[in-house]
Amino acid sequence: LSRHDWTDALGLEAQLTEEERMLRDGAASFAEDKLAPRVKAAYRDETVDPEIFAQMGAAGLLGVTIPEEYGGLGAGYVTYGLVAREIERIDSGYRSMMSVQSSLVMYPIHAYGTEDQRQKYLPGLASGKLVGCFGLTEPDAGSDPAGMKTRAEKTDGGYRLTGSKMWISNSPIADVFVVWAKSDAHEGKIRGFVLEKGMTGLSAPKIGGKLSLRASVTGEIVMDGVEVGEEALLPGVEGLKGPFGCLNRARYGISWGVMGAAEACWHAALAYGLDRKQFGRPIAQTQLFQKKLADMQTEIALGLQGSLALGRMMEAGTASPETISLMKRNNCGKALEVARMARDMHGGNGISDDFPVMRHMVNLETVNTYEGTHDIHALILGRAQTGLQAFF
Ligand code: TGC
Ligand code: FAD
Repeated sequence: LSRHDWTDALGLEAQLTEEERMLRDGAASFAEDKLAPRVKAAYRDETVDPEIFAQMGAAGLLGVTIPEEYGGLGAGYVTYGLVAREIERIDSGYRSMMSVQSSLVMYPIHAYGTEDQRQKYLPGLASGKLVGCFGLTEPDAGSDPAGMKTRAEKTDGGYRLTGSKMWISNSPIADVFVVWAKSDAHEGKIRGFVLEKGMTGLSAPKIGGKLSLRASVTGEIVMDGVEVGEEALLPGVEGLKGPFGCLNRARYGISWGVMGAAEACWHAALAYGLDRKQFGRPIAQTQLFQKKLADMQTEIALGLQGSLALGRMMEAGTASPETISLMKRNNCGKALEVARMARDMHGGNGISDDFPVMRHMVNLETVNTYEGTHDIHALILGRAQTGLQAFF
């Protein structure tokens, strides 16, 4: 038997290719150099510097799985997951910015768009000169996106879009809006449209007062009769499988990302416990503290292995949406538990922004909710086992 590496109990490193490790190390350096120094102030003041997108683009972190001819990295899904993990180690909000751009904006334009749409948008999105957002959720349609009210009516040369989207990451600073609407011209089926900042009738007010994900900006998308040409339609998909095809990729990336946040909390708790003394000894020398460390280590090692197995399935084309639900649900729930434990293990200091644990904890409340809540993913898994849908 070989020596135990407590940071990597199940030997994740050895299961990665050299190229994956190299790209992961690049993302880790970027996160340390460019994101870590700004996160405390950004979170406290609820500010987002759009320059982050250009910096991520220059580092090759936008569109990791998009082919190089469109400005992407042309890498595999495991690399994408490793990048998400490194970014979310700093903050879930920064990972959110990256994954919306990559999985929810670049992916549908690449997968469902025309060659003209790909050429027009993908290089700018990959470089971060353009910022994208994805509008599916509405004030009255969250877990049930089929209940959306946004409509696209046929006009002479295109469509007129009317409706509003709610809780949309990046929307107040977005240049490119991928929105989903029921189209009269397509028997009321859900279709995707690409809108651009500055179009008449299009606005994206910021949602204020967020107590979570404060380093990422969230807004509405208001479409008050926005007129677009035929070229705004994403022709390659119709129905809910359009947005869900994007969500599959983003949910997978989240399963890795949250493990990065969990690792940050675990490592912070360990360091704190070794340093902090009570009753004449380090609190890390108590049995309860060590049990919590063991639980954290176990859940993180298992969660990472699950994401890696899923990533390999994505690359082989054998992953199912249900397996993605399983990993998104498990890893978000487990990361949230780890963050809550770490917050507790820091005592009073745990509530201060001098330590990262409470920020991660409240961020993970959002991540456990968006892209399908913890319970919605349970119902997806329950439906697959029983053949009975329990949504309504
Ligand atoms: P259902 O009858 O299950 O399916 C309707 C059609 O969609 C297809 N489909 C999928 N296709 C591909 N991948 C998937 N994961 C799919 N899931 C469903 C399905 O095959 C069917 O196709 P067709 O051709 O037969 O019509 O639909 P339902 O209305 O019963 O859906 C139920 C439910 C709960 C599973 C679904 O609506 C759901 O997952 N709700 C959660 C909503 C959600 O995840 N919203 C996310 C919004 S975006 C976001 O949060 C971004 S945050 C990003 C960030 O900041 O990082
Ligand atoms: P609801 O659907 O109203 O759910 C409320 C509660 O009811 C949950 O606990 C849920 O699990 C439960 N529930 C609902 N239905 C059932 C059921 N059938 N059975 C049992 N329990 C049920 N959306 C986008 O389109 N694009 C984005 O970029 C985006 N970014 C986001 C960023 C942030 C910061 C946040 C908070 C959200 C974002 N969202 C985005 C929206 C997100 O996807 C939704 O909030 C999420 O899907 C849940 O929808 P809801 O908020 O309407 O909650």
